[in-house]
Amino acid sequence: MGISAGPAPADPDAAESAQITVIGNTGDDITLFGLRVCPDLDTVMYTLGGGSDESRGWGRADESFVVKEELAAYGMRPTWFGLGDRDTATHIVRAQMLAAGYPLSAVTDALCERWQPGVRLLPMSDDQIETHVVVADDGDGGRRAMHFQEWWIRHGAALPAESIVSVGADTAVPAPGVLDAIAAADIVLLPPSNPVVSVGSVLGVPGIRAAIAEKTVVGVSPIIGGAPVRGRADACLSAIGVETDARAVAAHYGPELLDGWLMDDADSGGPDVPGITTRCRPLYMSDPESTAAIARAALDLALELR
Ligand code: FO1
Ligand code: CA
Repeated sequence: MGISAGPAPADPDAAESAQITVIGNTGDDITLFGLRVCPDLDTVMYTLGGGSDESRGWGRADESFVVKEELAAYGMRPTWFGLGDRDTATHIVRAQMLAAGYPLSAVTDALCERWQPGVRLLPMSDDQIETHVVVADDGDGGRRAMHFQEWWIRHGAALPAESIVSVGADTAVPAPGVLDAIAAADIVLLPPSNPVVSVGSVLGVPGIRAAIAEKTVVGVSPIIGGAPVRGRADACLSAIGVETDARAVAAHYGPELLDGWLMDDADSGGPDVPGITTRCRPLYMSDPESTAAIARAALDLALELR
């Protein structure tokens, strides 16, 4: 999803009062039917705001798909994107505010007024950045690029990716507040999100990676025992030539960025990752309690390395 930065209290029991800023990936964002959909920002907002469908992992709880069916009945394409009715209200508010000239960061703020996620949620940039995936085109040696969501959802990330491009990133700037939040943070945590299309997209916004590298940074491995816990991170990692392995992902982030790295017990006993302090513990997020314990372990390691 993104990167969280927060002033951490010296006394870990004061963690309740710590302020957390989440810097969300917007590379997955897509415009459909005139609506701007921001999956990662919405997933953070709905999940922390108590409105997400936990089993699906995206969109709203108690969702229906009548608008999607009606659009399909008109012959509207694409039909592969699950645009839920409740979720669509969010996209309508966002589209209306963007059309009125508000930047995405202000729109996100306004949406969070309703959901009260308990963290400050910032898009990585107000500039449009879209992840596109380049694949081989039907055997004639050609190639074509498609939006990340088409590759991910329609093709199930099963078409081998030749490359993954963050379109617009080179000229983008971080959203207002992003660099200040990082500079003010006591520690930065990299969540166990996709290292290429989620965390990688955030780090690809000019200025963000360098700002984070100044801090004490601890990451949590999204790879356990050589396989992604959720999603097809393996398909993204192979596109950039990184092995689907907890240590390989740490080495990919590199010691200039990462101070500490949490891996699952399944990955204990391997070699050191040069320049990065590794620690093993259970990393399956099976419920809110186990998830909180992982966050606490990452925080503890960061406080130790600070
Ligand atoms: N993921 C799917 O696998 N199928 C969908 O139809 C789908 C719709 C969707 C709608 C709104 C939203 O916020 C997320 C949605 N996702 C869907 C999840 C999304 O494609 C990805 O999991 C993320 O972009 C990856 O981080
Ligand atoms: Ca550092």
